[in-house]
Amino acid sequence: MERELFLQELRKLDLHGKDAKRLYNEISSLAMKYIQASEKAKRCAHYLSIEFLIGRVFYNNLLELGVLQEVSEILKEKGVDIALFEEIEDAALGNGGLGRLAACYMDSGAAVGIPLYGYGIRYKYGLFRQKFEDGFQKEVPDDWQRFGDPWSIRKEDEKQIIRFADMQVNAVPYDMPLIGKRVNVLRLYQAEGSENAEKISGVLYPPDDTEDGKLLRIRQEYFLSAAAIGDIVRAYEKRHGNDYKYFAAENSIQLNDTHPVFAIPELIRVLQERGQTFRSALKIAKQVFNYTNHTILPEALEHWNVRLLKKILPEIADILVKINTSAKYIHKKEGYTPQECAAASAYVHSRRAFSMANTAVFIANKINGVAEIHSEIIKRDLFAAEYAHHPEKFENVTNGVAQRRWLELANPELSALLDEQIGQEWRVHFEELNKLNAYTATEETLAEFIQVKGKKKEQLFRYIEKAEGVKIGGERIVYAQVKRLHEYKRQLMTAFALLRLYYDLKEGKLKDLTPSVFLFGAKSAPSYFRAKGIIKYINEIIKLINADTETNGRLTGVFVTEYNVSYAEKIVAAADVSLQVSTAGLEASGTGNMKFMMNGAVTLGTMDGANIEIVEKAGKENNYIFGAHVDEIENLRKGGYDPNGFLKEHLEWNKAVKTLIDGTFSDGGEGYFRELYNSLTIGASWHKPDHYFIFRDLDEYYQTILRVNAYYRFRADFVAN
Ligand code: 26Q
Repeated sequence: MERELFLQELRKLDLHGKDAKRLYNEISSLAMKYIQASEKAKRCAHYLSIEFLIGRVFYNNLLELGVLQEVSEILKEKGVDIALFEEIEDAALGNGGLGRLAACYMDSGAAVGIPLYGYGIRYKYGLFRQKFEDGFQKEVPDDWQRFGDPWSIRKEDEKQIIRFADMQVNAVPYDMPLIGKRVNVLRLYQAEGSENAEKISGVLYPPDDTEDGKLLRIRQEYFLSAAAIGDIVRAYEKRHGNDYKYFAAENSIQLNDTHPVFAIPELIRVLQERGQTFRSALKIAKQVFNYTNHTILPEALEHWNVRLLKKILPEIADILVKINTSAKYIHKKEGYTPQECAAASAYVHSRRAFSMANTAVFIANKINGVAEIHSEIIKRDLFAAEYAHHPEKFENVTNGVAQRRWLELANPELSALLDEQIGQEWRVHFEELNKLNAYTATEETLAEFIQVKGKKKEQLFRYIEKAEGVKIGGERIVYAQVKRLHEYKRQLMTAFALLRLYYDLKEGKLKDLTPSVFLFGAKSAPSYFRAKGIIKYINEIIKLINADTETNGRLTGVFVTEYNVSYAEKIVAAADVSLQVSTAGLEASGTGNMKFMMNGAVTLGTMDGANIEIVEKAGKENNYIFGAHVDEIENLRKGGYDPNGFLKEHLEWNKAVKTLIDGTFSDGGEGYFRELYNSLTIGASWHKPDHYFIFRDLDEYYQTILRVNAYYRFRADFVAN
């Protein structure tokens, strides 16, 4: 990029009387003039994902262009604070870890110079914006494009037609540059052509409790898959015409979970259309695709009903049937037992549906879990049959995060300290951080780190006061649990622990608690009743605690509204203690844990997901690990777990848990709290009571919170870790 030219033009820009939106668009467009995508390499990797949670791009792009500092100074001279652009909302085209991982991969590909191309959907509305009304989550549509979208270029001439049995849809690409050593492209497709067509790129995860809802989801997944395949094949044919023998050597396609798995039958369909046989098309597919699994929760494993598929995608349904036949044949030939054949089957008779995960596993060249423990679990349980016969297909690829966004951008103060200590290379080679080991002993460095932490906390507290109206005074230890709201992540367990802290404080049992603040941030899926109940319950607890003048100098709770990437940047930089408390075996990896860690927080968590690797690297003795390990959880699942016995034996916990039903808190008569209580004590749906083993870990959790709290008093020692 011609950096100087851009800066020169920026200096000439007249900012007078222009609001944030206008300036945002003008400055971004100016930068875009100087950004040019790198030439497409012959060998490319393609990342297909239903989510890309890119967050706010303005600061990140200027940072990657290497002009953030200068732009900030030029604006300042003109009387504009660059923080003005915090008004511009995040592009929340994703929901959580899976989508943010996709964004971090794209960022890193560009940063290290790998030709990596992202394919996704340009949703008109991103993940809903969250409001609280009387502590209840309310969803508001997220019209993120109302600020304009100056970082994307509509590529009219590269649009494609996507065909369903009952409709045709235009897929129009919008290209977003990913800036680094290379400039890669994130290509997001918008559906156009009719009102019904537009619905396909309307919202992320439309509700699928009706047949129409399911059909819309299938349309979305196929739309993304077909547009990406069309694009990849077209680019290939420009070089090689209809000779597909180099296709697999030059292209790899990463399936981010099963949502883009229709790309498999679609590639086969397209190759057949070009004259290839099913056999040769299948062979190519088997070399091209790789599949990442992100969850073992049964309810999140996609199955698509064959009748529905036949209705709108008959050819694709036929190809899936053929893939299944081929899988069956090969499995038999390779000596899979009948049980193994059934477990690995792409088609599940009892459901009259295709297992998208099994289809992906059969085709994929490589299959990966996202942390060591998770990769072991999928080999042992979910995909045991395939693993028994094809161990070479399985790999672990522990997740990572982009240190440029999560450290350099989120925490310039700490970045400056790092630069001073170990130089600047850590931006691309994160292992450079190992050099810090040599410094941990110097008191000066630690003192500087403590100072940075203090500053980040101050900034966060100021922001929270403005955004949430909660004042947090004085020196505080900051505990944070910020992530999607889900029962397995056990925000409810933190709620019980927080309530117990409050009761113990009130009763004078906690004489020397270091003043603490508990931060929660989470969105619940709109139709997830229990998750919504948990949000309301936490908000009720917080209301009680914050109103108590006797204790609120020592204990405060905040449930931040509208938790998103930008909020996360502020929170990870400020937190002291990262709460990662999922039931062992259920958090595939977690990535928030890494973001906190690189900003110098300790992990208070269970032996789950990437926590395990984090504490291995950072020292178990320096972190705060508690709770049942995965083998114990598995044994408890087999029998003998007695949550009601726990409540009988532990009256202090019984008191806390009973607040769900004893009238301490109100859920406005909506039945949320009673249902939560029942889920813990009786069980509900197909789940046993306390399905996520909160009562197994609760008391240990509480003791560990107190331990970290007590140890925090020895600040230098605490941070030396
Ligand atoms: C499935 C079926 C039907 C409808 C929706 C879904 C669905 C949607 C989204 C299933 C899963 C998701 C999102 C999953 C997700 O974010 N997983 C997280 O991925 C991270 C990146 O690998 C991991 O770090 C987290 O542990 C994992 O929870």
